[in-house]
Amino acid sequence: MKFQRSLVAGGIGLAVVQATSLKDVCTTAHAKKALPASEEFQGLTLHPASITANAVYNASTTDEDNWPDVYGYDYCNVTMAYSHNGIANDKVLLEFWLPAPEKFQNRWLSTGGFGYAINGDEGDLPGGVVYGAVSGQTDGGYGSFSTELDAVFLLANGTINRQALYMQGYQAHYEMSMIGKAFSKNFYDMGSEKLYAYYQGCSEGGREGWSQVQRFPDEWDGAVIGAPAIRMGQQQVNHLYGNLVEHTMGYYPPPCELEMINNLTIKACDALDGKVNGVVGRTDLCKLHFNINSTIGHHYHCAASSTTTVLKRGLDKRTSETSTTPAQNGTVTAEGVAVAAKILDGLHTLDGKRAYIWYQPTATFDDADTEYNSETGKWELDITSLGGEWVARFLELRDADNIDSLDNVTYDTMTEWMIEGWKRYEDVLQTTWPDLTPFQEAGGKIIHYHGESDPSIPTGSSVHYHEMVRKIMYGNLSFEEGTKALNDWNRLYLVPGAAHCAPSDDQPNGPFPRTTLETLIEWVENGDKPDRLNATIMSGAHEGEQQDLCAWPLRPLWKNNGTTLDCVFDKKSYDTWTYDFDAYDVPLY
Ligand SMILES: *[C@@H]1O[C@H](CO)[C@@H](O)[C@H](O)[C@H]1NC(C)=O
Ligand SMILES: *[C@@H]1O[C@H](CO)[C@@H](O)[C@H](O)[C@H]1NC(C)=O
Ligand SMILES: *[C@@H]1O[C@H](CO)[C@@H](O)[C@H](O)[C@H]1NC(C)=O
Ligand SMILES: *[C@@H]1O[C@H](CO)[C@@H](O)[C@H](O)[C@H]1NC(C)=O
Ligand SMILES: *[C@@H]1O[C@H](CO)[C@@H](O)[C@H](O)[C@H]1NC(C)=O
Ligand SMILES: *[C@@H]1O[C@H](CO)[C@@H](O)[C@H](O)[C@H]1NC(C)=O
Ligand SMILES: *[C@@H]1O[C@H](CO)[C@@H](O)[C@H](O)[C@H]1NC(C)=O
Ligand SMILES: *[C@@H]1O[C@H](CO)[C@@H](O)[C@H](O)[C@H]1NC(C)=O
Ligand SMILES: *[C@@H]1O[C@H](CO)[C@@H](O)[C@H](O)[C@H]1NC(C)=O
Ligand SMILES: *[C@@H]1O[C@H](CO)[C@@H](O)[C@H](O)[C@H]1NC(C)=O
Ligand SMILES: [Ca+2]
Repeated sequence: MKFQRSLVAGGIGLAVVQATSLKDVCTTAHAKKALPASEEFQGLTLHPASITANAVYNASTTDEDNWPDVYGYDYCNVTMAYSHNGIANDKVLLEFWLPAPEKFQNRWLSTGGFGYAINGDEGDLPGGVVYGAVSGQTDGGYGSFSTELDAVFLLANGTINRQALYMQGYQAHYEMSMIGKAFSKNFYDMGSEKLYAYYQGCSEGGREGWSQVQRFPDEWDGAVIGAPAIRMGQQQVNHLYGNLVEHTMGYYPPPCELEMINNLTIKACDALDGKVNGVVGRTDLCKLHFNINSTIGHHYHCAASSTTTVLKRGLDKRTSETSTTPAQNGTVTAEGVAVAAKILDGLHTLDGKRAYIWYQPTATFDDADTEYNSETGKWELDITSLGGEWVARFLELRDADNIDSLDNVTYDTMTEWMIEGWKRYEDVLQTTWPDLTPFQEAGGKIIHYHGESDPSIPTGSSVHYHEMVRKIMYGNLSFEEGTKALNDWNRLYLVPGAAHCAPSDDQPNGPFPRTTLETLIEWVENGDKPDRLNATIMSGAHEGEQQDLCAWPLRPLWKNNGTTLDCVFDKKSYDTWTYDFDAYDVPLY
């Protein structure tokens, strides 16, 4: 079956062969014919009988952070299963959304997960279809597209499901892209035409992206990687640090107090980027110039609320819980500020060595939220399951969603937890291999972004990895030359005011990089290097307006009363983003 586009290219047969429509190709018979042979994939068996196909017409997606509004697109939804030879009862599900033949642009897009999920449960698939790419998601072999790793991670208390662990770590994405690319080529009868391969994901999905770039240099032409949950050994334990500071210092601030401290921080640091817009574009200058003690004595008030909050389990949005909080009315205390300052300083061992970093000032203190006890009338420790589940399930190997207490846990215990997870999962979830030479030599391109006010994965985590890659690959070059060489194919953009993989409610006038896959495609396919990254203001008075993001290590600085954006280098600011992790006796990448 040939399509009009390739017939035109061939220049013959137009009069006799009908152009193929979505209706013609979106059948199980055609999908079965397009399924590659199992022999093409070592160790796998593909199951033609499992194939389903259904056409979807006139779909629309709007208000998405990662691609613009699109109305009225059509696609073919194909699902299939394969299994690993030698594993009993093994079944991995794949789902592909294939654009209508006349809209297909020789592209493949893999999409990743969030929290402990390995996919976005169809939510991310439109992001490729709108750019003429076949989009794919995998279920990792966990039983369904909505089953997440933590649900299948233990075969019994004490026994890791290593197949699931390694599928999540990197194997499932590799297998999906190999199968999906071969399937796409057959489905559209591409012959020897090039299929461009892309990856797009944020958070755990960002980690999954790095897992592929670090291991499989020929798999991708380019990857969009947002706020990656890399350095997982440190990352997940770190969620508990705010709680441990409160527990150690013996002060449990009402959430409104920390919120007020943060609001005052945003207000005080807003102008440091040269534009008074409620957005802190320079948290580095905020670190250098803002004294958090200045918030002491300010009055705060938060109304009583009964909220059904999404329970954040492992960064994931899965279940919800209704909680009632009373009105909070008070003044910011010296104790509250001491707790906030200690949290912002990041985890250090008892003898003062740095073990990890916290979020930037201006990131909300969500991890450190306390809980109201209506019997005692006091605010109490509320251990976040984001960190607690990691310790219970992934370190202690118990089928539990959290730990019960932080009694007897010290800053040294936390450091030991970090080392334990780092060692145990170094080859599978740590995902910080810093030598990307094979990927660079294969011509791959990376656009990496991270919200500057991310309250769930430290912005500095992305900066640190980026700088480690520079040092390992270009350590012989000067800082300027090494940066130039790295930026030639791998760019990092910090997003002013943005939270975790999304714009922030507290800084609503901030931009968000909404057309990044398009920018990556232009870089890969046309050689257009993104010196700055296109972003869009997603809410507020200037909603819809365009705003550029600066490429690291350049930092934004507005001139002419906030009307002209400069991207500048400033050594003092840069130095606030570099860390010496001297709590460890081996390098932390
Ligand atoms: C496509 O959907 C829109 C609403 O989403 C509707 O207004 C329009 O009539 C539909 N078009 C067709 C051809 O079905
Ligand atoms: C895609 O196909 C699967 C399997 O039939 C189905 O569960 C899913 O709902 C379909 N999705 C869409 C958008 O059609
Ligand atoms: C902090 O700012 C946010 C957004 O501007 C606002 O909704 C909230 O009420 C403020 N919190 C406090 C404690 O003032
Ligand atoms: C804030 O106040 C505390 C307690 O008085 C003091 O130890 C600390 O040095 C002060 N911090 C700054 C940055 O001035
Ligand atoms: C909060 O406390 C202040 C004084 O501490 C008082 O004047 C004000 O009325 C209180 N506000 C509310 C809403 O309770
Ligand atoms: C597994 O661990 C959980 C959490 O510690 C415990 O509640 C459960 O009883 C254990 N199950 C078995 C079979 O020991
Ligand atoms: C903490 O340590 C004390 C003293 O060693 C011990 O009595 C207590 O049971 C411990 N608490 C927990 C929760 O382990
Ligand atoms: C750095 O220079 C040394 C000595 O000349 C050489 O062995 C090494 O391969 C170089 N490394 C890089 C990353 O260029
Ligand atoms: C940049 O973003 C604006 C919206 O802010 C959008 O209109 C424009 O198409 C984007 N440009 C590119 C090249 O993606
Ligand atoms: C600077 O910009 C702000 C906000 O747009 C405006 O209110 C103010 O008048 C401007 N100042 C000057 C001197 O133009
Ligand atoms: Ca600003």
